Amino acid sequence: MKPSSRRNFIGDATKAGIGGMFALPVIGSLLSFTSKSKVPPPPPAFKTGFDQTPLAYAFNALEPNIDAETMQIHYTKHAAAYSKNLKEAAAAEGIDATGSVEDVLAKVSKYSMKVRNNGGGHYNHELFWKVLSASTTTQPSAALSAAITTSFGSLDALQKQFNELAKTRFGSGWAWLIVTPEKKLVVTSTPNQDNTMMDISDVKGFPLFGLDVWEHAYYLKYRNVRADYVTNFWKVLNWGYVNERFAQSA
Ligand code: MN3
Repeated sequence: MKPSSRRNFIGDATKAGIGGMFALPVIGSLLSFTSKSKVPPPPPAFKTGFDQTPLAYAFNALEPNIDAETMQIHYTKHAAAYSKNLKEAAAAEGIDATGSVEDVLAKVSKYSMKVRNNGGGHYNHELFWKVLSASTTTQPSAALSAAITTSFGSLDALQKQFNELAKTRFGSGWAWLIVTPEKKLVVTSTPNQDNTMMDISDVKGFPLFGLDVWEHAYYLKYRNVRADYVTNFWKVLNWGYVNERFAQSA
């Protein structure tokens, strides 16, 4: 196949939604050859749309660790604004709002700061609501526990590293546990509404969970004591959902 026809073939396959059975290996091998540092696409089950999804629990379900008033304002005002502003920016910049936010984040450097801030903000919160749970009975799966031991030595060590990053992130941002493209577990943090799915991120990977450390996420209850909010986050972390994300990404 001549180089020009090969390009055309890939272009057509991409436009067709990368649906062709035999197009996938071609595109996959090109990607792994040309862009080693890119975040691999997320498992289809975890694609994020542009609209807010309903909360799976009541605003007061996470009391006393996260209070009802914070949850209500956070979900209906802050997070709702990210979704609204993302859709507005998408319309202005020719982004298909029926696609996935992950696809936008993977090339966010091509778009405006409005897309970066609100695309990140929407994605991060959609994930955040799902990694929270009123149930405190869930635990890391055997597979995730093994990976945590390999990467950190123990769950305690992971929590210590994560808490330190969450507490010391200057200003507003997020702390993350991610699976890197090399399939390693790493804790990291990002400023503002950035995340590790973005092509501009220094550390890239698929987030298993993230913690919002913007003051709007904790100030009503915890005031200036971010450390207590970070510690209590572990009491409402939905390991069941984290296990699912890990199983499909590792
Ligand atoms: Mn927030």
